[in-house]
Amino acid sequence: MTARYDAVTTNEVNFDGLVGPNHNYSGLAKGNLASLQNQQRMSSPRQAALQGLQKIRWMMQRGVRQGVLPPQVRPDFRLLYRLGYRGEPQHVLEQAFKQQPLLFSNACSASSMWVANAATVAPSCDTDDQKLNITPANLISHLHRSIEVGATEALLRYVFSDTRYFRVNPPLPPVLPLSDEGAANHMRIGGCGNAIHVLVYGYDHSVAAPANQRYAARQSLAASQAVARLNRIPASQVVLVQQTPHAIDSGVFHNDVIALSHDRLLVCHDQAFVNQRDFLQRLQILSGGQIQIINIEERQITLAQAVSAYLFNSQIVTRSDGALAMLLPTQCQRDSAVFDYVEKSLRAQAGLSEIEYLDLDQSMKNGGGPACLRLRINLAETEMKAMKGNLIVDLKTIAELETVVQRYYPEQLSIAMLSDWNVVRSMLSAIEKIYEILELPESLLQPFLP
Ligand code: SUG
Repeated sequence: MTARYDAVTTNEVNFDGLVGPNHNYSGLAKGNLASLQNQQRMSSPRQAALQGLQKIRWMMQRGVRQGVLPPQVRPDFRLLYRLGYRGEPQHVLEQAFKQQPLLFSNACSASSMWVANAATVAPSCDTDDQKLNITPANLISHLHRSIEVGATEALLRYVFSDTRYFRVNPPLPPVLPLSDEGAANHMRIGGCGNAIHVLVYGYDHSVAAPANQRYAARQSLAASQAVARLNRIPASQVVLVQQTPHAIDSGVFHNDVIALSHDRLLVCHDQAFVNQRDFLQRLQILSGGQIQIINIEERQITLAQAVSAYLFNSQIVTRSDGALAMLLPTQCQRDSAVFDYVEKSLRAQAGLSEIEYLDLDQSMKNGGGPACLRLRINLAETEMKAMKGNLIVDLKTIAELETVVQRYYPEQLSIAMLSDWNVVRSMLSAIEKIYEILELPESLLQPFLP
């Protein structure tokens, strides 16, 4: 297939989710080992947000364009009202915390920071309508995540409202057969116009789930198929592949915990996919042998090591000088097998000029590594100009965001503190300031305020 556009016409922009002031550990995510292990620890929202901003700075220093997506309003009063709580904010918070602590912690989650789950994106140079297509994810596998989609869709519709360039599709209906977790289960491999879109699903709802499976798969086949159609990716460029139930049972709740891609490179663990050999062969045939595949074997890195160090949740990016850089969580440095593999083998095989290990511990304790915190959107210059708001950031904007974090974000937080309206009110002030800095209108916040 010939490319419709030259590969240089779009840039990969990494949009990172800014951690919210309500960041906490509630153990809500089934099949996510870190989330379960850290339930009810004290969190540090301030540290979490500063760690995320540090990652953005690191990328920008390498000439990688960075965007920021704001945190959502939490506790989610809309959810609490739907659960029948009424009255003044202080009363609603107190009652919900006392009577329904689990539902209350669902309403308090800062999970919108992991924007790799916010939506699935197909750039205009790949799509049939030659528009950037975005489909927000319904995230229905978990209550605390399903409440993200309203604000996510409203934000995307505002920012990408110029219909000459963008199409924001509606999220899929919120039912289990159409469970969608966004870009974390999507890999775009290759360049503009002939990129292959790999959509990874966990279960086929029309077939019974394996009886002995420990953790439920999150992404359905029907959802992946629908997202490919909605995003107008030519059928010839779409490959669907299933995660192995064994990987899911070992803590691989999204594909980006076991595989990563950048440009023409695919790095995966050899237990990632059902019929992996056939799948990799298909990719090579489809790409005319253009894809570089690094298939890491169990004897090199075990599945358990991959999950605990989050090796595959790293980011490989192209610097402005054309060299490849890789950003990994410090957990990969601490595991000697993973560290040795990265430094001795992966560096050479992938042609990495730079490798950095970054402390993202606050997010990592909830199962969110570097790649979870970002949504990749390939944009042409004209498309960047057509976006509304000030989401593509410079260092001055990052410094302003850091000031808000230092001033308003709590150093320590427990769920109980979120039942105090004074604490929550100060958090809402922080979110208002962040919206101002990102030049987003108040009307996007209004529906979510008490
Ligand atoms: O959905 N954790 C998130 C982590 C998402 C990571 N994203 C990617 N892999 N792309 C989840 O499992 C934990 C919340 C808590 O327990 O408080 C949580 O939702």
